[in-house]
Amino acid sequence: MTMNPTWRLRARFAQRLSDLYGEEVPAYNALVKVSQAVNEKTIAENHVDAERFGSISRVTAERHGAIRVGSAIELRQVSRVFAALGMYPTGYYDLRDAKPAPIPVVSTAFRPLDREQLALNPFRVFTSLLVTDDRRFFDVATEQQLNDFLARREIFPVDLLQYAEKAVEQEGLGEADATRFLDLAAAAFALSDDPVDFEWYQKLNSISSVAADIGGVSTTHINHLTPRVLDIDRLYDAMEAEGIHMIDDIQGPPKWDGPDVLLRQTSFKALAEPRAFRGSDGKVFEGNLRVRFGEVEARGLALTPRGRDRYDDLMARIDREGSDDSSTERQTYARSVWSRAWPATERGFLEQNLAYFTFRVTDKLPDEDLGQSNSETSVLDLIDRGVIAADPIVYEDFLPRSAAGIFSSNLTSEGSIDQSLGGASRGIEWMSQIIQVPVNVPEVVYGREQEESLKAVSKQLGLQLVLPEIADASC
Ligand code: OOG
Ligand code: NI
Repeated sequence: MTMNPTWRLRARFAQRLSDLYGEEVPAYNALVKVSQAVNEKTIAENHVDAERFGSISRVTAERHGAIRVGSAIELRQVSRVFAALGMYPTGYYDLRDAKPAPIPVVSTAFRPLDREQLALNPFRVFTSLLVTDDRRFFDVATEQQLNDFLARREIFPVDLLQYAEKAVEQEGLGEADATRFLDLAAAAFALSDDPVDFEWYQKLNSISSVAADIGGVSTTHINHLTPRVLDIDRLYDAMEAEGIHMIDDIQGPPKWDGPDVLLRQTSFKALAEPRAFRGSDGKVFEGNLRVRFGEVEARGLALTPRGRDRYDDLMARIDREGSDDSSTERQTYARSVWSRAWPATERGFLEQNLAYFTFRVTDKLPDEDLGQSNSETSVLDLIDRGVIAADPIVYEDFLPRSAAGIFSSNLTSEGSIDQSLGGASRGIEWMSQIIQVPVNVPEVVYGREQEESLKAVSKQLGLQLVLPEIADASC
């Protein structure tokens, strides 16, 4: 019996979704085609540096998807499906106070954690849970109606969950089981043709389009599938040239000449797709809904908490002080603030403890003593002498501000919320309890990887290597 190890199930699942999405959302195929052309061009022009944040083979296969669920039980169930694919909850994002528009969800992303697993296939899924008891969005009666509606549906069938448990236990599935499991899993993520209750959908839509998309229909669905590009500015222009209109901005850090950090994303709006509705008289009629859109992303350095604080401060400042009238003015302002705030090189990011790196011994033989095994040796010093090389750790997670921007660009109604009412309390611990496994903190994952690599290199060279010390006052 051929065994499909966990990573192969993940790769096959990502491919299934990509095929499904491409069939149903043709603009996605255009996005993938343009992304690949951009990646090839970028590598041809600048082949050493272009692959610094990911090999072309990984980046070509790389996708993230997004789904939205309605209840704690649904979140727990989908987390078992993801566990079967070697994807674990990482990062906690609360979008309820987000700008430009509050969204009634809290989210995490399911993704592989280890470097080797990410290299085999980096598929991840941004997963949002509706907060039905947040009074700013839903009054008591609506909450009750929502909870009743959600309790009646079953979006992850029992046999799917059984295959998932088997896959977790065996760390993979034999071919017959794998096929069945992937069929069921892909079906659970596909858009359903069940008629949508028109009145109920409209009621929720007037509060929040996202609430309607989650609690107004009988299933969940992948709402976008995002390829990765090596040069997102070039992609943006190429898509416009293909006649596919992108949203005004690239979300996240501005374009600049220094190292890319975190995540930059842009999207095209959801297209109207025909959908069956059921009216209050029970009759089915055809209408349309805009629920599936396209997005693309570029990834850069994973920032340390110190780097992340700086990023958050800068973005808040750009939001506050950048132009509201013109996207070009806002971008120019962002770029000038940005360039003054960061070092221009990766070395600078390492020196100031702003980003995470792994280390390796080069083949350059040292011409003199490296240091004493019983005293500390600066890793930076050995990098400067060419004995050690530092490779950036790429950011594998998401950004709440950008996520909110992506959500908002696809809202079909303004929505209504009452800020004077209390929000329901949520947090990473709460989410860990719901999922029944701890939600990983991205910085802990990156920090561990950096530390392990420093230890390995220290051992190899017989030295005690240390990272640059940062005095707190210089923050
Ligand atoms: C998720 C939006 C967030 C991203 O890449 O930041 C996201 C959604 O629309 O459900 O996917
Ligand atoms: Ni996305």
